[in-house]
Amino acid sequence: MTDATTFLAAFRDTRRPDRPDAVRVGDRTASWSELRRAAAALARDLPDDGPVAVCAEPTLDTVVAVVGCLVAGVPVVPVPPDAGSAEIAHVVADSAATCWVGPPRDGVELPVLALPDGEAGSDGSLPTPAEDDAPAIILYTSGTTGAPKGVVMSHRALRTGIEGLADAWDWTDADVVAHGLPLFHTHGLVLGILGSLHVGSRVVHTGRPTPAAYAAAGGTMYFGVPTVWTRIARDPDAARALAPARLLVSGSAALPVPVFERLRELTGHALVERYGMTETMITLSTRADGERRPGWVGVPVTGARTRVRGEDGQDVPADGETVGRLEVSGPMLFDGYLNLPEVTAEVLAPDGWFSTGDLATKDAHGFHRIVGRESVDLIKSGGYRIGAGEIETSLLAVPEVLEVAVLGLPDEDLGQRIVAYTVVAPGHGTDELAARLVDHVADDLAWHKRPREVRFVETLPRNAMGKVQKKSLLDTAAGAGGGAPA
Ligand code: MCA
Ligand code: AMP
Repeated sequence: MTDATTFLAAFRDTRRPDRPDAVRVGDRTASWSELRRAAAALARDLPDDGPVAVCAEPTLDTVVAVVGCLVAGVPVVPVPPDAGSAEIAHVVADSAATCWVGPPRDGVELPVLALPDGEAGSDGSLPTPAEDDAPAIILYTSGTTGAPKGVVMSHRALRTGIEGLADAWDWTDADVVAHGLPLFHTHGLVLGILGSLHVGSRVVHTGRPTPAAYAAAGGTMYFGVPTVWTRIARDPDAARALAPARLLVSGSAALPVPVFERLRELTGHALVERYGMTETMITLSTRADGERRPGWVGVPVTGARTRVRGEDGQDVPADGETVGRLEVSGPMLFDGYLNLPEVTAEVLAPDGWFSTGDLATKDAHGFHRIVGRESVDLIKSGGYRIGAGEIETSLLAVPEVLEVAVLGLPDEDLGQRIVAYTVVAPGHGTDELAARLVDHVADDLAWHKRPREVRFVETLPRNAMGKVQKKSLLDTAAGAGGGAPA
């Protein structure tokens, strides 16, 4: 475990010998000193105190931009490169970003800041680190309703979250982290890239996270969402190529037990499973030196605490069976949702306990199992968190759509796939309209938020209050084989 007290400690430490291949993204590589010079040059050029919106394509430029903002102490807002028009407008306005780094985008009126040419005029001297409690990054994530919320994470939250994982996973500067996850979420950006710069490990971003790319990456520690591991488990040659690694880590959604077992056969590794949220970093994990139990996400990482609460507000028995609401606390938690104090207060208590919205059970050894979510309106598809409400709002803007209910149905590849139950006027439910609705959401919100399926129905089941009964739709889908992969 690193004892550093400044985020990105290893990267900042100029006494360490340089590493020529510290960060690799696709086919570009940077040493620590090159990255320091580029980040320092950007930090010098930032026009004000930000926040700075960064179009977070999976490139080395994104790494430079994010690290440049962090070392300047200017909050950074990673924007999904495929964000659609409504989503991008919301993120830019809500975050009050003052400039944009990355390829110009239609509808973004902000001044575009080009990355400095090469490392021009920069000797790599980094500014004085920001205060530990200063905001470092604002990550946009979906809720059950409304537009995505900005999760404000301090330098302290990122640092302590990474240090908890370094301890749990024996993660050191001898490691090579490999992954191919997006650079606008906690998993790929904060853990994979920034975590490596804090701990001192090398990091290889593979581009798209295909089994072949993982097989070729030469990592000691691999990060993946369950969809990535499911695809690797179906490709025995790629899976076997991961045998020399030290640790294979799964998170962001539930890893199916058969995938865990199949990968154990093929790679010789029992995967480390860990649980977290954008708001909390990773709070639970199995440990490098501890038990791995398929279907279970382990014990609190250093600094994190958990409790599982019943309907009566008391802890449920730690018997490994009784299910309750999972609450977490620790220094790795967020400061709140940007501009949303009331919403923050609903989930983050003044004493620091955060209500995750997940249902869990804990056993006598402190091992946790995530059983599901309280709300059917938060969907996890391919490890992405997607709110049913934002998709419904987007679809209702299409004139032919009279009513819509969006659900996550079980899917062997994606965990859940987004299905839109849609009511249209008689005769309008055509394949052409279904395709148009899918494209509409992809263009309006994001590619990964598009429905994978549109089902035209005559009516939606509603209760006496007129509220759509999504559980009843889910039950009907399950009865009709809705759990089968698309
Ligand atoms: C992909 N395609 C596109 C686009 N993106 N086409 C047009 N526009 C786009 N924007 C195409 C690809 O080229 C490909 O086509 C096809 O769609 C499928 O692409 P693929 O990459 O396989 O996408 P997928 O199947 O939809 O996604 C699977 C995935 C993805 C790669 C696993 O879901 C993913 O990256 N998930 C990671 C989410 C994540 O990082 N979550 C962490 C949240 P063709 O096949 O023709 O080439 S943080 C979190 O949850 C907490 C903190 C935690 O605990 O970690
Ligand atoms: P996100 O905001 O994208 O970070 O999503 C966080 C949510 O992902 C959590 O509230 C859980 O529902 C889910 N999640 C993350 N890790 C796991 C895991 N290992 N097992 C089950 N669900 C998980």
